[in-house]
Amino acid sequence: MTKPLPNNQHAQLEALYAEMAPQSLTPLWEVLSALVLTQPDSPARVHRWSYDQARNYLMRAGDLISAEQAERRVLILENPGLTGLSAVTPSLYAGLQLILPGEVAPCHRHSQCALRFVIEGEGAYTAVDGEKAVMRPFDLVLTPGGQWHDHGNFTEKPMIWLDGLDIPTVRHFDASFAEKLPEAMYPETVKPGDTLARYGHNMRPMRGGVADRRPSHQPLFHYPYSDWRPALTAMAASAEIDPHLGHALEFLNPADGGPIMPTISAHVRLIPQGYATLPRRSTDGTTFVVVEGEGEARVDGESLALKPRDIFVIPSWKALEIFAQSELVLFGFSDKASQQKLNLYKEQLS
Ligand code: 1HN
Repeated sequence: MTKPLPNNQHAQLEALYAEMAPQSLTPLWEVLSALVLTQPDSPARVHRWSYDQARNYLMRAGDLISAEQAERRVLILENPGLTGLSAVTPSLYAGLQLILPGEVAPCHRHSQCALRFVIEGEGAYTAVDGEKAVMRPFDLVLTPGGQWHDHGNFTEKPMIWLDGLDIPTVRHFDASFAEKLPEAMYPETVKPGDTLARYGHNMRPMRGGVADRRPSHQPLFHYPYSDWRPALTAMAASAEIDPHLGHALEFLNPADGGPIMPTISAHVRLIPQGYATLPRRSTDGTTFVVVEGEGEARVDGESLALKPRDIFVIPSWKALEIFAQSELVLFGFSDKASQQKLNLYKEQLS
């Protein structure tokens, strides 16, 4: 309430609240303005994680616990404004996962949708319903909700990737189910690359049969760097630059042209050397990985230095400007997919 209360009213109201509290009843008028904000005021903070520092802790964890023991050996990138919530933004989770040579992260499935964005290593795989996606740096791999997935590294070097999941969203809806497969690895159903060949080229199989092995709403799960990087280069060479985003391409689900998963959107952007984007804010708090180049992210007078493989998060409705000291390539993921379905998504350009 905004106006001061006359004598006695305050004391009488307090007495009333105290009486009703044991019945789980509380007055809206005491909290209304905090519930219905005039604009977003995220508890999440702007934050950057140094890859080298995080990697160091992750490798030390690798000496102490196996992927099998841990089920998933991951360091959570926990937003410092969301302590204890295992969240990078209020709706999404991010972590760095390590698979050492010879290890398998055992097969399971759950309601949560996940993406992997490879940061280091080459040749390890994620298998989705028994089909391996062999991963290279800066590949995007999806494990959509409900699909069996295991990871394995039969190379000589560690493999590290960023995990992005909708864990807080699923928690919010109280809708989590999970199960483990008795075997560590799902039996191989098809050769690696089968789905990419069928669905990864803006085409789809004309007839069913083995081609219908993948769920029709979510067939594709591998978006290789070797595909998206040349697309970004070509766009930068031919298209007028978007002054707020740079050259930006969103990853699509080929089944419907929508975002990659029901709750998570992902994109890449290229900002040419010397270019500074204009301030832009949007309601989808976004987690970024620096793929190439150096520069600066400026938010509310704060500046984050950007260098390759570092990870940073910009919460909802914080105006972001990016300056590219050298040609800067970023990967980003957010809950825009959810927000658009719920008619909540907004952006503001200046
Ligand atoms: C999960 O299934 C994976 O499959 C990684 O690699 C991180 C974090 C929370 C819940 C499930 C994976 C996860 C996760």
